[in-house]
Amino acid sequence: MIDVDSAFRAAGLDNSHVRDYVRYWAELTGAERIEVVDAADDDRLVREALEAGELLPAGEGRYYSRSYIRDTARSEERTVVATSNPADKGVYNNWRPSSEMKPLLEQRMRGASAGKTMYVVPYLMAPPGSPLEAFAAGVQVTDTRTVVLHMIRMARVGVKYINELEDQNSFVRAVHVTGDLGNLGQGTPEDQRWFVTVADERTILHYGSSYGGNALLGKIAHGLRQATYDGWASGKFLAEQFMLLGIDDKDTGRTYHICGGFPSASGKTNLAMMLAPDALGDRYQVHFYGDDIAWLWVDPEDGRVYAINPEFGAFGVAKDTNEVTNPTAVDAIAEGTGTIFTNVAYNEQTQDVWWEGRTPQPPADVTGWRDWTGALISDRPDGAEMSPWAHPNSRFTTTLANVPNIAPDYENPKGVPIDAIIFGGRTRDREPLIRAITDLPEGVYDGLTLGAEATFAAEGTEGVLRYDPMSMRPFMAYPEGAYAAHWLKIIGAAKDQPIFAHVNWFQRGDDGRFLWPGYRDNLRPLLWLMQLRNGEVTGRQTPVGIVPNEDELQLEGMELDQDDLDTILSIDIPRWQQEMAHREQHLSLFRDLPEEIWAAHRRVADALDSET
Ligand code: GTP
Ligand code: SPV
Ligand code: MN
Repeated sequence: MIDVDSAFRAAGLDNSHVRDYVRYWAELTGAERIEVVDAADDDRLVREALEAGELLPAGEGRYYSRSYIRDTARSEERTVVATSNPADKGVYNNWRPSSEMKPLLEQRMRGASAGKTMYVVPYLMAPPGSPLEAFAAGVQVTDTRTVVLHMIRMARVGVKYINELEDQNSFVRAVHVTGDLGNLGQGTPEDQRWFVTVADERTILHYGSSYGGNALLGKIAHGLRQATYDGWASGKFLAEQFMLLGIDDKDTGRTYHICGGFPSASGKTNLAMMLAPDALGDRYQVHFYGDDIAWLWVDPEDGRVYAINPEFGAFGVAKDTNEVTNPTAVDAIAEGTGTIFTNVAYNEQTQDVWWEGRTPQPPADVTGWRDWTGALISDRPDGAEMSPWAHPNSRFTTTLANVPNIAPDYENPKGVPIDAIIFGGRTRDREPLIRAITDLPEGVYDGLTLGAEATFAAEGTEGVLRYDPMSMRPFMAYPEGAYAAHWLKIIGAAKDQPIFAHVNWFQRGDDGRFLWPGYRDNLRPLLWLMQLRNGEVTGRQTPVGIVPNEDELQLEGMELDQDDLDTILSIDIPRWQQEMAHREQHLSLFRDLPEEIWAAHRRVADALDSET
């Protein structure tokens, strides 16, 4: 029997609820020893991982890892939210009774960590002192060292976060067991994996992966699924798959804060890390607060919506990250940052890394280069169809402090007041560059009807057009109707309402090319939105919101085809009317959708009809 008490004593962890929880899972999984982790252990754990070959060096102070080849993204099918109340079943949360799922997971996990170390990772998903701190503490147990290294970059990790808990029993129990990855039947009818959030017990049970959000349980399992449920159950807050950024206007001295949801791999990281376009750089500076999760609440004192980023790092898509698209990210993952790359291409001789879009062409000299599966590029047959060197969902993991445009106040526990909430996704037609919405139910309605092309961040869905309400489809924890009502209630409590907007950087021409250059230029529509909120521009009212007049956009330093610009600022009424029928079907799936949302839908539909 392993000695939990002395491991806890040695680490100075003296919470008896945590001890009981760890003892239970250590015995069930059959782990050989336990080790309590603190962020200060990072150097040693990195050394051990290098010695064990779990990490490879990628230059000075950077690391490379490969995942198992069938373990490269989230599996939406195998992800479940379980509770004891059947009324918690929604359309997207894959609800199952916890009485069914818990025994299933225990059965899978029993003995599955035999011979391994169980790492105990106490963490906090909030800046310390935040008003939502009570929802932020967790203890992950995991049997994989590289998962610990990712957790240290992505969450605040240390025993102090648990010792100092006001309610010693109020922490999320997050159990991660990797399993025998080569024998789990991933993607087959015999799939053994389960990723379960037992939301009403604040317990997370993930079995069968060591990749990304499947394994780093602070991130989407706690920070999104559990937190969105907690926010609803407590009536206190929203937890959303949102980026969070600030814009300083040096001319006026004003600062704006914008948060918003785009589905996975649709541009949140790139937007929040954005460097202002050169022509606007003297006047505006963008600050990074977060790129994947925001928790939102209203401060009754000043009646404003506030947001924090509960995370401590970024798990960013590597593809197309380069000096032109995202110079900030390039700095954030430079040598010396402690960055861990997963599933990019790796050169074992030079310790270099590469991914599609890192440079326009792959390295000409392929000596030493291996693709993400570990196969030598030089072994590829001449003239064969080239599969990518890096997996499309390959990623980098770096802490927030490495991001050069990190906001000076990013650790402020109070969070930042929100001026705008935006939604967007990959949509090849119909959706203009930006349309602003000034009415709360219509803004919530717009989020609920976010439709976009699915991406490689989830297994097997790439390119499929689907609705992804507020970019929360894979992370939804309770029924959609209640979710809409909770949004109306939380944001409705704000005296000073944020403006809403829908954005689209991905409209394409008939030839398939993007009509808008995107990336750094995305600041321009956001500046227009802030000017609209300030009453400095009026835009043009359309049935689906306010669209910029062309001369209101600050386009200096850009060369944009006039036809392309006209297209992305126009509303195709017949195409929108078609869309409204799909929306009606989509919304009808949701039980108890508030009447305000239906009223917003009818208002938009009527406005479209009166244009023809
Ligand atoms: P998750 O971490 O999966 O939640 O994704 P994310 O929303 O943070 O996506 P991210 O910013 O990492 O972008 C995903 C992909 O979209 C990357 O390959 C980017 O290069 C690409 N991308 C981001 N912004 C733009 C843009 O404005 N235009 C175009 N064309 N591509 C973009
Ligand atoms: C996403 O898929 O939206 C991510 C990556 O942010 S993961 O943490 O793997 O979910
Ligand atoms: Mn995400």
